[in-house]
Amino acid sequence: MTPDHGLKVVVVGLGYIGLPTAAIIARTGASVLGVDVTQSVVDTVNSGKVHIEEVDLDGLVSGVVARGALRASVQIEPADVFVIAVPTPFADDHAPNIGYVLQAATNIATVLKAGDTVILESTSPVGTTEKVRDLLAQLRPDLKVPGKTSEGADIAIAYCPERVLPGRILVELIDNDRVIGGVTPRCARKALAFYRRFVRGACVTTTARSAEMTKLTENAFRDVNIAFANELSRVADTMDVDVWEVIRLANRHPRVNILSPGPGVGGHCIAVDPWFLVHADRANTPLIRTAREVNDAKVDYVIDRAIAMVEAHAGPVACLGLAFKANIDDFRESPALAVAQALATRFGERVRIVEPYVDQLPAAFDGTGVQLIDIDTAIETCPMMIVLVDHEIFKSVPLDERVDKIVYDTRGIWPDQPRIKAPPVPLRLAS
Ligand code: SAJ
Repeated sequence: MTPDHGLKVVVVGLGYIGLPTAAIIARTGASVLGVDVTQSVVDTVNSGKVHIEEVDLDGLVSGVVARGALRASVQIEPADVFVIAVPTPFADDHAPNIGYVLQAATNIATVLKAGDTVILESTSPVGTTEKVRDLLAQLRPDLKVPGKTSEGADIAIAYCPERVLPGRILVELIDNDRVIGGVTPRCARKALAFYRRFVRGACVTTTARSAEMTKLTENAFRDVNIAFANELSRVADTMDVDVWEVIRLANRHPRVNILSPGPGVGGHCIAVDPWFLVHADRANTPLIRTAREVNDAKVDYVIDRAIAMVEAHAGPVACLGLAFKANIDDFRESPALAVAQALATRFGERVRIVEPYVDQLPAAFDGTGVQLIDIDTAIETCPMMIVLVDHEIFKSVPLDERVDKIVYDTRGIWPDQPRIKAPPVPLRLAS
């Protein structure tokens, strides 16, 4: 939390991680430039506004922009520290695409000088930071890069993954421990000094490769554990047992802590990152790969069950939630969205959607006849309900307002709701 008014920082990528990170660094007194390829994002930030929804981010950004501590541009400028926070998507065959990272490094190379630090935060396959180092060495032969010189290097290069949870980003950016992997130990120490400016959690140093694998491991761990819960939910349906009760009871064991089943795993991290490990070593990752497939197959299972329910009854059905998880407006890779779309395609105007985080439905619903309604209207008009997201507002609906409804609760938010018997649905894995 040390203020340093002389420090210049460039954050490349003003998305869900880059913008909050840039704003928090700016609050420490550093002079921060956020660089993004999208002009409208740059304009929005420069006007003190935000293009993403995240708790307290709007106030923070408007404050640091008003003070001149944070600016945005499509053009990179010289700085002391460069933080890369760009997307690393994957292709159809799950091969990671580090093109945006290498493009960011190419831009940084144009302004890099001796004494600078380059830190990669994007979730990346193991070895990416070394590729960034090799690219910088190739583009800037005048600079001595770490690990390629027996003398002291001119620049430091490190990998420090973000680990924040959407909805708690500003808190977790400061409070979470950070794993800082240097291309050399000296690089790690240099990056450590930077993170100590704004991180209250412990900052632990290691190699870049270990830090890269640590990030992938964290999200694969969560994916595998959610897959276990999702698998249990299917078994419990077959046995006609309440999976939520079973999990609650099992979790009373001191060494058991089962996560929650749901309609599948969404978001841009947990549904993506495990593939980076699988792609790197397919022969040795049957568990991680199967977990991914189990979680993907859960979406199809929920669709099949929902279709069977809607076909068996008359009247409209309310889909509660479209977001990929509770209390956020983020629809990326959302299983809830996939289920609602499948129902919209099949049942058209019988489908109603309740999503308190939007004013209008996504374009995917154009022409389907599906309406966006509020929860009160859903309770008044829909005899069927499918709970797809555990938003707080849904949780607070008392039993007497829904006791007569036919409910498929994929999130277990209404434990007192009479359960409907599940039709048998076969498991279909991708491989
Ligand atoms: N989910 C379940 N059951 C659960 C927990 C989650 O079905 O018990 C579902 C959610 O509904 C959602 C998906 O999994 O669809 C992912 O949600 P999440 O809250 O588990 O994770 P993310 O994607 O919001 O954030 C994760 C976090 N990683 C871990 O918890 C290991 C976060 O700390 C990372 O920074 C983030 O990925 C990232 O950027 O990699």
